[in-house]
Amino acid sequence: MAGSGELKLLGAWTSPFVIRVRVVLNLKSLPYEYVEENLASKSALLLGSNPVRKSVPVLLHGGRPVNESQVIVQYIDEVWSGADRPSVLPSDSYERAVARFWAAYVDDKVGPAWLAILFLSKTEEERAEGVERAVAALETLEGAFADCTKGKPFFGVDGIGFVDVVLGGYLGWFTAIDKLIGRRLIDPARTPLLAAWEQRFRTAEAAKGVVPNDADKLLAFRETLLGAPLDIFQNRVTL
Ligand SMILES: N[C@@H](CCC(=O)N[C@@H](CS)C(=O)NCC(=O)O)C(=O)O
Ligand SMILES: *[C@@H]1O[C@H](CO)[C@@H](O)[C@H](O)[C@H]1NC(C)=O
Repeated sequence: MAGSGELKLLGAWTSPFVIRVRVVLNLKSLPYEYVEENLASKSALLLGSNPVRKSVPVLLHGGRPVNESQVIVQYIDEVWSGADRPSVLPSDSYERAVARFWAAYVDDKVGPAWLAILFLSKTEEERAEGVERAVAALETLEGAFADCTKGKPFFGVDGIGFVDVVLGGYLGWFTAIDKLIGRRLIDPARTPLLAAWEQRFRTAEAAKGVVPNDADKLLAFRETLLGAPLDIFQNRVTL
């Protein structure tokens, strides 16, 4: 059992990648010290822990850094795997491969579209194109949800799982996007299963206080980033 001194998470409250790790730490009921990073002025601890990527999240376990959000989530799931802890990945190898496939799909398709809509598009046209790419990816995920879950509330086996936390990390920003574009990205008409899933995920105990729900606060944060040097985005483009 991890004492709170044993786990330290370097993060940023807005980061989809950090949020997914925090949801998993909550699911596993693991106490941890959370350190909020200013990405415009990274701490010596972050630069020393992840000199290659210099990105958050970084999980320090007994002082040793684990990097890359999907890797961190799988690490936590492996280390704290007792019967008293809910599993994030399925126990069956094939099912695990399927979950990893869809999680990779989310970061390959939804991630870059999210970045384009909020930060990289220079014209309304480019933003609309980003929205279309995001919606198309979400429609594919809607199909996967129907096939994989067969009526269950989450992608995971017994509740919130790997694909749920990977996609769920973006939900705060989706609310901000909704406000920006004047309609819902997870459109109940085009992706009804995901729209219902979104509600369940947001209100889940493990997501509370971790998935941001204040669109205005996120949009204000976005304004500060838009004025920042572009190198803040460099890591994020190579998800
Ligand atoms: N693939 C990485 C992406 C992490 C990432 O892009 N983090 C951003 C915050 S959202 C970051 O630390 N950016 C700072 C930088 O790239 O300099 C992961 O999944 O952990
Ligand atoms: C974390 O990243 C650093 C380089 O940034 C590397 O030295 C370290 O081995 C990584 N840890 C893991 C578990 O991958």
